[in-house]
Amino acid sequence: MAISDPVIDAQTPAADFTIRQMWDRYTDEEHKVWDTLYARQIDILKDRAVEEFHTGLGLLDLGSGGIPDLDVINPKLKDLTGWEVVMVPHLVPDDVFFDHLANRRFPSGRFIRKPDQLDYLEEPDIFHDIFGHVPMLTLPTFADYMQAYGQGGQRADSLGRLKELARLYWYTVEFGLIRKPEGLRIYGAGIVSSAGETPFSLESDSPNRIAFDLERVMRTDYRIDDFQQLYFVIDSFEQLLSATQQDFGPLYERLAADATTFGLTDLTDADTVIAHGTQEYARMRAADAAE
Ligand code: HBI
Ligand code: FE
Repeated sequence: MAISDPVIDAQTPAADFTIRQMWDRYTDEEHKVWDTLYARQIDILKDRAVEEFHTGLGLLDLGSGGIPDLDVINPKLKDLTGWEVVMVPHLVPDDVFFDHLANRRFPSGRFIRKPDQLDYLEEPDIFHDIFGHVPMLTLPTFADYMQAYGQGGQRADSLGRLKELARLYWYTVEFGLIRKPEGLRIYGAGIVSSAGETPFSLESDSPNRIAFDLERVMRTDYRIDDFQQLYFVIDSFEQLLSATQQDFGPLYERLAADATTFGLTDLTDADTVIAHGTQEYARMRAADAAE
């Protein structure tokens, strides 16, 4: 874990890994990084992020200037959907993560990236977590989905199905797209908090885009170090919520009986293909890496 934040280091996390935000200990430079990232993203997310994301940003007033103070945004969020944001020092163990989500607590990192790291960082910072994830928690259906996900994660943990649950999180909560009458829109936090992947996910002809299917997602690998080569597209947040409200038992039995998994660029004739990508971006990145 590469984070050096004196306020984090000075604290001993509680049993659930929570620490205090100590908002008044953020420096002007750290607040300025938030403002720089916010201004850049809000501009490129116009007509790209789903309307409910923009609504959530406004409801929590995340653009009022500087890093949001949990003491200010949590009462608003709690009123809206019963969720609150808790501060954690870094990625927490899966069982702790799922327990927080199952209790409507979203764990956010306290640190913010440095001015020279605006484009990529290996661990979620407070901009990724609060700007990326929290606005969607103001939407009741999505708020219910995230809690159902946490509960599903706790069960998956006991059944040895964490990998499949992490894939569901990855292809929806982090990198999900949704089909709207006006076109495809972004709701995944990993995309909305990324300047490069925001236009790429909607406009590049490189990645595949296929309709969301729970079992297909659970059988599909993902990569964590570059733009996605495949996006899953939902038709509504209700579709996502109902997918997690079914009994996962039969699905887990099918996964146990047939361990077929799909790679990043695979397409099957069972897929509803919305865009069959060229994979040009992946080839270009592989060529760069080979140099
Ligand atoms: N911990 N703080 C934090 N944030 C995450 O997004 C997170 C985590 N622990 C586990 C985890 N994500 C992944 O395993 C999820 O995909 C399940
Ligand atoms: Fe995230």
